[in-house]
Amino acid sequence: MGNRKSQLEYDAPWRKTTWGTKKKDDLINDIKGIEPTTGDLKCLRVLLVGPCGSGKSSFINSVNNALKGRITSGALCDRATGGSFTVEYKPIKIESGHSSLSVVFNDIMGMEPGCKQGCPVEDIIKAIHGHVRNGHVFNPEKPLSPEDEDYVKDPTLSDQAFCVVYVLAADRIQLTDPSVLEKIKDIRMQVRALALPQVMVLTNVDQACPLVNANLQRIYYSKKIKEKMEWCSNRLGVPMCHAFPVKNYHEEIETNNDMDILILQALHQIIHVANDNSQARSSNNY
Ligand SMILES: Nc1nc2c(ncn2[C@@H]2O[C@H](COP(=O)(O)OP(=O)(O)OP(=O)(O)O)[C@@H](O)[C@H]2O)c(=O)[nH]1
Ligand SMILES: [Mg+2]
Repeated sequence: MGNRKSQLEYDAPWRKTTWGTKKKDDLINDIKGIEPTTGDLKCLRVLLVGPCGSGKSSFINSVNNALKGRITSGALCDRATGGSFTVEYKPIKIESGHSSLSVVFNDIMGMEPGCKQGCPVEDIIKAIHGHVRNGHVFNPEKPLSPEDEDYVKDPTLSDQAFCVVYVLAADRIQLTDPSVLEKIKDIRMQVRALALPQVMVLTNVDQACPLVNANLQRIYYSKKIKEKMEWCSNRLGVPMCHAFPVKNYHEEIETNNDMDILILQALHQIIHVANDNSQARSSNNY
């Protein structure tokens, strides 16, 4: 038993955090206190990308659940058997309680191996630059072209994305087809010039580690979770300090403090880096 325990967990946490209601309230207050760094910005847009079924839509709902203290369903989720369940470019307002800084997460079609499968990489790049109209239905065989009605020719600052969040499922990521990881790397290379912040959210931690499944507070003791996060960080080049493990809401009927704290830690970082980038981008006139 002792031996099995040491196989699964470290003696000390590899990332320090506190738990409990106060921690959660502090995170929510911090998030509410973030001031917009640029006056012309109506909305701080964040784009979620990742393989099909990795938990993108669930993460958006989880963020709103954590902030509202109840189960919401703004983004539709599904245990889809093949292909992406989300096909539309859908903005979902994050209920952060801000009056001056409106945060919007854009849900997007999932990525799939091979060409002409899943969300086209060029459409993700266009979305980052603000060229994709909200409500656009992605077509894997036909990326958006400047002649299309859904192509926004002169995007405003509020149409652009200021942070890309790579959502990856911890229990499956090492089995992901290498071509999907290549597509993500391709996005990273293409947006280098924007100095776009990139955050990694590792979902399904409950399915990836029995220790974490039994007690979420053991997450930063888990060798498996650390190993998976390092694997993703090395493959994609996103530093560990921008990587956050979460358990998304999927079967719960009430919110849970431990789940909320992990979700809010990720959100806190996402809003901060997106806000910093909006200032840099508006002053550089990208
Ligand atoms: N156990 C567990 N299940 C999860 C978690 N996150 C998502 N799920 C489940 O995984 C399935 C897929 O989640 P979605 O949020 O629809 O994934 P998606 O990335 O939006 O998928 P596409 O739109 O198809 O690309 C759903 O059945 C979710 O309930 C998690 O952290 N833990
Ligand atoms: Mg989805």
